[in-house]
Amino acid sequence: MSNDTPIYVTRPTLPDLQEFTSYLQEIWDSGILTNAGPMHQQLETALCDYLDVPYISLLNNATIALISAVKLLDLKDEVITTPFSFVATSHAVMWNGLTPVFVDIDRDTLNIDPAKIEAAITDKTTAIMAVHCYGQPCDIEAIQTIADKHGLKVIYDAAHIFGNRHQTHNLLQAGDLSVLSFHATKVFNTFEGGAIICKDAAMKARIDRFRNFGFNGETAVDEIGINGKMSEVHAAFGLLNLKHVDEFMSKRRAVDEWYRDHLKDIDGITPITYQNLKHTNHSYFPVIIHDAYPLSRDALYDKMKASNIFARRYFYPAINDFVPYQSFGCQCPISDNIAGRVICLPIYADMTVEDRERVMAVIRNP
Ligand code: T4K
Repeated sequence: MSNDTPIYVTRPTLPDLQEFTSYLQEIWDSGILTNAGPMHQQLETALCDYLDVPYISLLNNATIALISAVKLLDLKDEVITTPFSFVATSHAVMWNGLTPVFVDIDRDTLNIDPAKIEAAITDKTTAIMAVHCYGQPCDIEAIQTIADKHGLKVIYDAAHIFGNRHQTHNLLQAGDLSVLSFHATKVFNTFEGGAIICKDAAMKARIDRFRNFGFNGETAVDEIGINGKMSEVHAAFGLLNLKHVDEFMSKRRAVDEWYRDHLKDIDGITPITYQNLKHTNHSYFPVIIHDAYPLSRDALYDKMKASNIFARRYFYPAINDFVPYQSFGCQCPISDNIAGRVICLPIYADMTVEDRERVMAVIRNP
């Protein structure tokens, strides 16, 4: 591939198009295009098995799923959350008319620091919305202990965690609700898509009604629901992708290992390391740029861009720096620091050694 060919932070790995046509044929034959049709039902069952969770409800994207999760738990007033995430995390709080209260992250995990949560709890706090950032597990036990002590709900934004397996826990069964993203840029994608994972049949039934405008049967509406349904084409693509996702993740692992091996002699650049996982999805390859590296993070980002390499500064700016959030205040020095130093290098299943070398060539010659 020539140096003119752009290298993006990620690329969806697509199964063979021919394989998809038989799924489409089924949809054409049935005439059921959406509203929890057969593909949708099959994907929910298949994902419960794959993820080892009791209940999952598919939605049209993770942002709608997060907004719905906050609403479904009847949260009020203040929700404690991390500033170091994609903006959708806090948007879900704001869409419900609630106030996000930002708590700083832990320097090693880059997730909300449980040791700092209690100081942010007030008599208005109703929940903790934590994020398994880049797929790094949150300290779910510490968070649950705090939540239980103060009577708070816990929502996990688990957008990055598909396929990650914790050594001792099922991360997706932690807290009250967990939300997955199946966006095109995610390790498992349905083009657009998301899901809410819950623990009991009554909540699953409520989520399913909620995502369908709140309809309970044909003639009753129980609450102000939303149109959050996943279409049959999206669900069908999920069924097909699920067959291949293990292979895609293992190919990503090879890229991840290659980068780690080639970065180990570069001063001032450290990849994040995953903790307490027995399986990692390798959806991102974030590195921290320290002062020992000759370029700042932004200078490296620009240099890569000039070479047609589109690494991304996830998550910069931190959420509290976006205009709608500036008035909330945030004493979060670690998040500020990491947001100024992190860059996600391109990683995807079919990334050639030649393309990896192009990335390393820029890093080696600052
Ligand atoms: N919570 C967290 C923690 C999240 O990270 C996200 C989403 C959400 C919640 C909300 O999930 P969803 O509502 O989206 O289900 C991307 C994604 O749009 C977003 O889903 C993701 N996180 C975020 C981290 O990244 P952008 O604005 O960086 O995407 P974009 O379009 O610049 O794509 C990045 C690169 O990927 C492109 O340069 C090329 C490549 N790409 C992208 C698309 C869309 C492709 O090769 N094919 C594609 O179809 O936000």
